[in-house]
Amino acid sequence: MFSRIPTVLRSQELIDRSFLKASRITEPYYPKIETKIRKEITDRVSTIEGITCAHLFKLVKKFPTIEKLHPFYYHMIDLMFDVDQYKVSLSKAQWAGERITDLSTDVIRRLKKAKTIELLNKIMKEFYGRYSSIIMSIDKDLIFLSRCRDWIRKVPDIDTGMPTFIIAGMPNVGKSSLLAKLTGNTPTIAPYPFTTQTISIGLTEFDGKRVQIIDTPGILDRPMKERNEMEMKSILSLRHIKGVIIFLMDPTGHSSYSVEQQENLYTEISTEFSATMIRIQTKCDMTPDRTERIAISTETGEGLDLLREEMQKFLK
Ligand SMILES: Nc1nc2c(ncn2[C@@H]2O[C@H](COP(=O)(O)OP(=O)(O)OP(=O)(O)O)[C@@H](O)[C@H]2O)c(=O)[nH]1
Ligand SMILES: [Mg+2]
Repeated sequence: MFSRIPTVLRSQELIDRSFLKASRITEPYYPKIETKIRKEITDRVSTIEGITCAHLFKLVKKFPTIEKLHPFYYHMIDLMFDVDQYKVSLSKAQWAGERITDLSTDVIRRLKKAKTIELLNKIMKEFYGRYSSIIMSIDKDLIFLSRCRDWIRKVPDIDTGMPTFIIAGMPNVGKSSLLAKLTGNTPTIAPYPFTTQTISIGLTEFDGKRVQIIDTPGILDRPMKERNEMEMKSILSLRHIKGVIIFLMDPTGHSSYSVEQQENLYTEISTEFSATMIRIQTKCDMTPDRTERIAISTETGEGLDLLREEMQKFLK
């Protein structure tokens, strides 16, 4: 969704690109040299205008309108950069495009009336100067937008419109194994902003309905107090994904986390997220004890059908 934002040229790059294109324009023979020159200059002006405005208006069109974003993305982007500055910079791009359009209309009108080669050249020079100063005046904005683009592209591509399950639980309890079992395909890996972690997004179908399942290694797997503020806020963005959390408990000791530690994390996540949570026991092939109503093993496949049934209830 965010991968279609075009590269943002810096002012000087935009100027160079359009001047280069303009400099290649030559007109064939005209009986009167003034006509030939007028035609050439006019074409150059409209070429410069065309290239510049196409770029600037495309930026305005393709950069997301912040207010229209899903709260998950809004929240995430709000953490990344100054949203007000973003709006200002986009409107400056729009403004510059409009100014260039007006300027070239005016210049082309004057070229039509100009009688001498001298005057034609003077108008052209004037245009180049005024054009450049408009474009240079938005250089800071273009630099800023270019940075925004890099940030925005890092936001994980979660489909906010699709029913979602988020797998949580302490390290090593079996999250990735479960994701693989439920989706059967290779998940998409996306970096998670402000953490050193990535999240895995897997897709599958329940009764012909597409659902996405998100594995959150390193994200929903340890107490919030161990996080810095940015990390915490970033993690809490996940609250805006209206998903059901599948919380994995490994009572075998195999994960090296005690049941008490896991209970604490469970309590914390259920408080912070106020989402529906499905608690399940994992690695049930390793112990005869059943500590949860749903106990699964990704080794033997036990309990997976029951889990799927439980998940399907939430789709109805
Ligand atoms: N016996 C048995 N082992 C399992 C089961 N599920 C996972 N494991 C093993 O437990 C270990 C951890 O499993 P993962 O799926 O990587 O756990 P994780 O929660 O994704 O771990 P992190 O990504 O490090 O947080 C691996 O060695 C798995 O093979 C299970 O149902 N039975
Ligand atoms: Mg994992």
